[in-house]
Amino acid sequence: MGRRWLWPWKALALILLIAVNAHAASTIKVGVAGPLTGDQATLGQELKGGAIIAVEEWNAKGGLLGRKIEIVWGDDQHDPRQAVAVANKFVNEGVVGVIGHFNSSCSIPASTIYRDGKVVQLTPASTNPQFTERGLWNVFRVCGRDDQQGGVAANFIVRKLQKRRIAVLHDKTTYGQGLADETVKALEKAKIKPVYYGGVTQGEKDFRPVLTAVRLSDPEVLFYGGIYPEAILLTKQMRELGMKTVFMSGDGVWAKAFIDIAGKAAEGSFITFTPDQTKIKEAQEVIRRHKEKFGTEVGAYTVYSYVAATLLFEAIATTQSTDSIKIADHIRRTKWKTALGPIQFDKKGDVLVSPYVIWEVKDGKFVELQ
Ligand code: ABU
Repeated sequence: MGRRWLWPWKALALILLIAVNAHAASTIKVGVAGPLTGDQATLGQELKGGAIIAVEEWNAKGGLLGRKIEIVWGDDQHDPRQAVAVANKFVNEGVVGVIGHFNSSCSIPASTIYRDGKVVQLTPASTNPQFTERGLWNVFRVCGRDDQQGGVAANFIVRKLQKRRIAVLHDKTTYGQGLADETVKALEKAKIKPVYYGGVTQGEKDFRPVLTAVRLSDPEVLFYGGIYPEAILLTKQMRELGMKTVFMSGDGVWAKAFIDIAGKAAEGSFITFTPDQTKIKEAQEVIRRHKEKFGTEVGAYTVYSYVAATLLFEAIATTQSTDSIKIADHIRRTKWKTALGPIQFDKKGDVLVSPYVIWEVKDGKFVELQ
């Protein structure tokens, strides 16, 4: 008798539970993962922006298999342990595919969880070769690889800059150290051994001690394998110490913030990255929609994220299935027409063509060198 007042509440809770489950079952869930907060959040925002534009486009034409697409966000804060937690959460929530992660140190440990959970993973930005070198059936990489990128960097240093005294620093991450080591490998083919080789820790603020040691080795070029927040401090502190050494790095430093914050210290730096995406005819519509929706230009990997999401959606639509084996098989077999131009994958899940070029920071802008 005394508990009779509870019945309406129990009934309401039951109705809510049924409604929540009905909504979940009525959507197709897609995971989008990267450093959505923290010091690399602008990179996570690139993934986010590209994925949102793709999802809105597909939902406007009815979604997939008669259901709306729902993004489940995963903030890994570029921490491999967080990435594993995000991957487990995605698998438990029943995502059909994952766009991400951004960092190789996150994409690689997460990929085995996705494999076991039967989830297709498309990274727009993780360039460490090991992402696709382990024979996983469920992984795809829309961008290039650091064995290519390191070769292009070394070739530029040796042939174009004609420098032989090279110091190499990295941030001890899978990407940063991996890219530094690929560059060293390629330099060694040209019979050049670095005059200095060492690591720094992400999040550190004072690089003067390590830069002082680098300076003692009298390098002409400092190659850095890492991401832009540390590159900003490295270039600023190099110049404060009076070092005139040329600064060179990879795609992790191709970020507006590097130029905006490092300012004059960034001038004359060389960065390896893909050719200018704003000149790709097929990319124009995504670039325009990004500007319209977010009021900003696309970042280094925004269009890559859009393309990764689009390939996943196209594969689901064409196979009329959420079966990850069928989806992966379709992605691997298809010659794609994308916002980045034609794309085709090899057996490992790498794109067949992914050129790297050199960019220079000139007058506060990235300028692609011809
Ligand atoms: N490729 C740039 C940074 C992302 C990563 O591979 O870790």
